Amino acid sequence: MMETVVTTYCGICEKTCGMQVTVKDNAVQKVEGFKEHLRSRGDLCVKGRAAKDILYAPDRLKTPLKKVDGKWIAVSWDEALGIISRKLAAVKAQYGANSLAVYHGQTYLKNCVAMFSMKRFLSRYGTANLCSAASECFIPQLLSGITTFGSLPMADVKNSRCVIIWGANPFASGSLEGCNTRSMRLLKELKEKGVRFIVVDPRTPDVAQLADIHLQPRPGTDGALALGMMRVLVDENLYDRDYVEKHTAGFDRLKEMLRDYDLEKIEKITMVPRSAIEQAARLFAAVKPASIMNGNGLEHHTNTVQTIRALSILLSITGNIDVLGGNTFLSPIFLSMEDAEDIPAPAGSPIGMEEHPMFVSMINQAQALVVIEKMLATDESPIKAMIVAGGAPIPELANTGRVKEAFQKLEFMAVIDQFLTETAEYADVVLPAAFFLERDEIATMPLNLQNRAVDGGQCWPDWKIWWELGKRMGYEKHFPWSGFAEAADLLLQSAGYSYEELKKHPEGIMEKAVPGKFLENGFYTFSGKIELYSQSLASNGYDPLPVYREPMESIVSTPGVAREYPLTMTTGARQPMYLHSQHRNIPSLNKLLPAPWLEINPQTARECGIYDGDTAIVESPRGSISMKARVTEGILPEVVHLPHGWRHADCNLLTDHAQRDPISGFPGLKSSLCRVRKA
Ligand SMILES: Nc1nc2c(c(=O)[nH]1)N[C@H]1C(S)=C(S)[C@@H](COP(=O)(O)OP(=O)(O)OC[C@H]3O[C@@H](n4cnc5c(=O)[nH]c(N)nc54)[C@H](O)[C@@H]3O)O[C@H]1N2
Ligand SMILES: Nc1nc2c(c(=O)[nH]1)N[C@H]1C(S)=C(S)[C@@H](COP(=O)(O)OP(=O)(O)OC[C@H]3O[C@@H](n4cnc5c(=O)[nH]c(N)nc54)[C@H](O)[C@@H]3O)O[C@H]1N2
Ligand code: SF4
Ligand SMILES: [Mo]
Repeated sequence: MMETVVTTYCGICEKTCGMQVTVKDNAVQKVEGFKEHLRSRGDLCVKGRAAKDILYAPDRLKTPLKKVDGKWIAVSWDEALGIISRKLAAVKAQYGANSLAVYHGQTYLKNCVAMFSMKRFLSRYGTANLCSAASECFIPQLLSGITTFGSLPMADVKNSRCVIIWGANPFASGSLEGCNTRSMRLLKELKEKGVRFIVVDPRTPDVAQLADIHLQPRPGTDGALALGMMRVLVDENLYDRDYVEKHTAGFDRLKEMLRDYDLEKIEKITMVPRSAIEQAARLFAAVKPASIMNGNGLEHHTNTVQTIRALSILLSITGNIDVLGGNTFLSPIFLSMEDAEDIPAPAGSPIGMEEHPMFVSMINQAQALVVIEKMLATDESPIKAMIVAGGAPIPELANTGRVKEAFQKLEFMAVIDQFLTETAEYADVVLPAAFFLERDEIATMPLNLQNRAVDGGQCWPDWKIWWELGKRMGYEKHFPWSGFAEAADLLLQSAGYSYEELKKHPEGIMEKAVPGKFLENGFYTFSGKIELYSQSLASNGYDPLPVYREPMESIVSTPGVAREYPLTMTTGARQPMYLHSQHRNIPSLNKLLPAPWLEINPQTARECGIYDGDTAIVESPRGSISMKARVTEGILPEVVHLPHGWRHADCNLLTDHAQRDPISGFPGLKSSLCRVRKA
């Protein structure tokens, strides 16, 4: 047969980079970046370029499996769906629909037709307890945005003259128009054009090579650092008085609060020298427009929402919100996931509504860490059955030792994945999902069609799995579609598009955002202004101003724990060749980083008797793991870093699920305590 070229987008991570796939005889020959793609313009990261290796990995799941006496046995789809549907029906009859919980991973979110189908299945079943990696990813940004601006601003880096990269490393994680390769190139071009960079990171990530100023705060104290910078701006009259008067509410109260944060105190909290804070604040005020690109380094703390709010306020009082080159508001294309009219809303609220109501109501999902906590709290777990779809709660959720205990209490678990993961080992049934090259899908940033390149055989697209399971449960009426195009049309209709029209735009469709609309028409807040003093936080019983609170476990807040565990532990800095827990099994990627390492400062290493390359044991009040040490000046002496996603050195055995940010429920994955010794 002739070779054909299929244009699609890479579905490995959420960046959805455009891809062209050469196919012959139903086999992928090669993959390349698609140059016309609106966002990625032909770039692919090392994982995307390895897509063929992942597709043909010998350990891909190829059939459904059921567990019999602890061993996996291949079964037909018919049998597997039969087991699951009978079990789910029984659980619902005995304990009620809310006793089924579903966890999905971060990338799953971009699979719009799968998400739509899964949500429809869950509504029809009647459970409110959908949870996901969103319990540890991104939502603090959204909560901060909504409570301050009524919307979510993002750094308009390409038009900035000064950029703070704050707790992010786009050289590894990507995000500026796609993958890390593209982000790196764009940022280096900006540097050459004279754009000024400030990097805020307790480590020295690759992106720090751009930095005019590199501030290294103690993990989890970024909120205090931002307050220190604001204090300089106010004391030295460097803020944008005109903008503040016109567009913000609560400046006087903010100013009043800042009196409590003199730079001596800030230096003590953050460990950043006063002179460096002043220098950074003056640069940020002087060079406009300026933006802040922030990331996970701010999200994984028990004070995350207020920290990100402090950064938002720093942008606001310098007049950098909703202006070209500042932080601006996108106009994303939304696909309505509205349910069929004849499906009633589930009874009761998702788990976590009492503990973290703003998180739960904002995304209408349960907080996964509260789900785990409730499952363990009493003999009678509220959750009896679980489906994990495209996610890895082990090893991604905090305190994986406890997550494993919780999973052992389940009466039934099904996992939908491409590989037999650590999570899947707790399952009774495992279903093989199609890889992105084997399915059609839709993503929205840009609005784009994923086109099947090859036939997946027994590996089904996630949406098909939910449809077929739905039909098995007797929900045929709510899964009436003859094929992908019909369901896609239903979903696209809400945004005014169709499957056929999307076919004509392999480069994707994006609506151009024009900054300035909110400044002109007002913000979606109570006051219509940028709320430095947030009325929605106040009405929910939280600090309306971004008061600094220590991480719940730290050398300051828990001195007793710190006596035994004196080091601050940050985890999970991204590596380009891996997506979270994935790809360790792909030789072409694994050879780029075959083993994890602990990053430790030479001074600390000396005190622990550790030399570069030694095996170190890292312990926290939750557990203990070991890995080789890399001794580096790049990290603060009081801090160590552990990578995440490694099965035999799982850093989440050390993190805590019970200490959480009050607003978002996020755990301190990047600011808890540990100690290190030589093995
Ligand atoms: N290759 C690859 N790319 C990915 C992912 C992946 O797993 N692999 N994951 C994707 C996902 S889901 C996400 S959420 C994004 C994350 O994307 P980013 O937020 O850019 O994540 P990182 O590259 O880990 O950069 C986080 C930085 O924060 C620093 N940091 C740690 N603790 C602190 C702190 O307390 N304060 C400050 N200021 N900095 C701190 C770390 O040292 C690190 O350099 O990456 C996405 N892209
Ligand atoms: N300590 C620590 N923990 C962390 C983090 C950290 O920085 N430090 N980061 C957190 C963050 S930001 C995130 S986003 C989470 C990530 O958490 P998850 O998104 O749950 O993590 P992954 O390890 O990527 O697991 C995804 C699983 O889905 C499977 N999969 C991939 N594509 C598909 C598909 O199309 N269909 C199906 N059915 N399966 C698929 C993969 O094989 C893999 O097993 O981890 C969090 N955990
Ligand atoms: S960043 Fe890499 S893995 Fe993610 S979509 Fe782009 S090419 Fe694929
Ligand atoms: Mo994430």
